Amino acid sequence: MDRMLIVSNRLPFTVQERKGELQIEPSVGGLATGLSSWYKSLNSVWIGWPGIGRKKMKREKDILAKLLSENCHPVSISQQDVEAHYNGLCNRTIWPLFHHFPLYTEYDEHFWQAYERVNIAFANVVAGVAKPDDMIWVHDYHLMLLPKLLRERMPKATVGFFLHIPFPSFEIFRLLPWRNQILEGLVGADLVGFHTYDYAGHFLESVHRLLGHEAAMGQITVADRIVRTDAFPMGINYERYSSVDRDPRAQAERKRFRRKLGDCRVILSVDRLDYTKGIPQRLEAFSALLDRNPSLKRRVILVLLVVPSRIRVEQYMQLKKQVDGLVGEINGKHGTIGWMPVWYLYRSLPFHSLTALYSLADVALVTPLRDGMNLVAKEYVAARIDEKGVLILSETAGAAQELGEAIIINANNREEIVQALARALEMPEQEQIERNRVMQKRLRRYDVVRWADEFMDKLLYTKELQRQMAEKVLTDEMQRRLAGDFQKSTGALLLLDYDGTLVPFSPKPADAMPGADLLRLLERLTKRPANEVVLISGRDKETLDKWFGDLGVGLVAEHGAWTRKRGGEWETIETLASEWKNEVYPILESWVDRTPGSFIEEKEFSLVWHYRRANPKLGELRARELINSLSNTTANLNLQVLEGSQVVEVKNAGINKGRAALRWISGQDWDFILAIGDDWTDEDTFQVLPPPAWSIKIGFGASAARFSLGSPGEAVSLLARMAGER
Ligand code: ADQ
Repeated sequence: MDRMLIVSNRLPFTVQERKGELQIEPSVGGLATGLSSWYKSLNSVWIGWPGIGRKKMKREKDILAKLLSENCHPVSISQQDVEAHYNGLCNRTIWPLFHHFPLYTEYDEHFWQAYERVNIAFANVVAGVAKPDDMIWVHDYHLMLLPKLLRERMPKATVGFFLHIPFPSFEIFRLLPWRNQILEGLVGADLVGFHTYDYAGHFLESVHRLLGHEAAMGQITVADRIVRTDAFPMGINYERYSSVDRDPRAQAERKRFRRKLGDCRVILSVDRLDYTKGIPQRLEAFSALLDRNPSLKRRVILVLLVVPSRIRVEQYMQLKKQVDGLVGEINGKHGTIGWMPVWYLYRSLPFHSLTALYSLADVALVTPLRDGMNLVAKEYVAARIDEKGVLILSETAGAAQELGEAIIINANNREEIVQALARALEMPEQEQIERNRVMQKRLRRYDVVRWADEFMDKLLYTKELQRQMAEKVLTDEMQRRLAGDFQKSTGALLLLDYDGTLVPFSPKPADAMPGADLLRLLERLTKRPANEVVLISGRDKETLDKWFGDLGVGLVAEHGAWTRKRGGEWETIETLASEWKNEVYPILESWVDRTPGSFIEEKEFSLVWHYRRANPKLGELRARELINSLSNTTANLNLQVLEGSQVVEVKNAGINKGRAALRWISGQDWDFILAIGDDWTDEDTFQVLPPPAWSIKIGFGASAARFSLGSPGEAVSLLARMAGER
């Protein structure tokens, strides 16, 4: 890999003015801390705003030299643009809207113009620093126009984008006056990543509906370029948070806190002060808990740790007042001499103090109204090295999709939070341990480094897909040649997969029945007696009989287990057995990690990855990736990989579409053969074709097929052309 350019609004170092002098200090929290070790281990450069206005930076050449020595390139922005970009469009428009707070959203043309100017300023710096082979990774909602601006300046650049906040549903996103510009900005990237599959789905829907691009299954076709989207749930630096017991400062801090808290049970709340985090709702629920359970008096303390944030924005000022008021009310109403029910800290704490609090809290109450991911939930679980403690987590935090063993609540349902708190305070230790153990295992494996690595792997994979796609597309010229060869032939064999090839995938397999036009087209193709059309499918023979039984076509059912020649009866072939599981099992395990809810079933001669309990769309996407990935691993193992109904099954070879296709291929001297298919099961067909045959993959993944087409619609129009209908 060449260099990595990380681009984010803020640099990992902030320039600060102290007593009239400029100094640089590491930025605290967020991306910078999470990625610092990963970024240093690579040949990386970071590009971002240094936290200080253009004029001051100009005065200090030394500061610039210091930043450059840390591989940081500052983007200089005027103070007015910082104000209108960051405090304007970012925090008064995008942030509230993307978190589903349309009433807090301000639409101001001046903010938008500043947003454009700042994105252009970033593009200029990146274009000046970037070399052709660099990988560019742009972060977050401050820079959503940047991918397109970079694509215009460097058409071949490798650009990834990751959004750290939610992408809202279409109905919310469409409210934005500059919605198309934002989408166009984003699809300038090669890969657009989100924390959850839901956000990726919202984005795809908006792209499809507003820009009109074909967008499905994690892929967008923008003119002649494909853009991938996917979910990469951000992890934490697990090692760092789970080393509390080895950190003497954290240990000392823990003792100090414990002395102050006495033997009270501790409920912990940690956030930036933001209206998306649901802090007032949390306080109200805690107050209701005390109302209802007088026995908890003097026995429980809510430690409310709040970091000041965006203090110049009106809603944040109001929220501050509201939280101050609620804390005062609760302490006034329930407190006694010597016991303050809410311990309110309005500041940022150093790392060792934060981990000390995590490690002693009996309950972490993490109840955002909406949150892209929420790292606090993950940090708490990681810091509980004794495996005890209970996490209460709101379902509208991205983290809830990975931390299903927490007590999951609806943050707007006060009653549910009160009950969750009561349940958490009473939860038997054994149950706490069982829940945390599973979450810890997951967080340890999928940490921040793995997150970044997976993003990069996917970015490279997307580039590779684009390269293959460009090479293999069946051009109009080639389609004309193909149709001509077919029409001249004296014996033509067409081997056609059905689902995903002649019809698009539909959520319910039964809905994909062929329409009248398709049936008529197939009939036309079979009209000449010298032509043979064979439909090669994974479906059962009953369905194929029902749909195509009267057509005069050959049929292959269940990926080759059954074949039926034109006018003949169904016939079957037998299977073989072999040993190979040790190699395949770990691969399936890593898919289980990345797809919450999925699991592995082990049968005597096969391994099955089930995703029926996972988010259905995510499951489908992962299944396709798994099949692609297994096709490499299993090449030498005499195995086959089959996609069933919400399962991917790996079994020994013996039955496959290729073997079935050979019954037709070798049965006669054909002077024209065409095979079309879309997934890995069709690769077997492609592999048994004699060299002059035409083979076409639908979609742009790796394939043994010689050519590719973008969609079933294109395959059908090619067939129509062959039949002389176009
Ligand atoms: P944030 O909205 O800032 O991040 P979060 O993911 O919880 O939210 O990260 C906050 C970070 O600040 C955590 O690492 C936490 O430890 C730290 N922190 C909070 N309070 C602190 C305190 N008082 N003292 C010291 N440190 C404190 C945005 C999105 C999230 C997404 C992240 C990462 O809004 O949804 O998870 O980016 O993508």
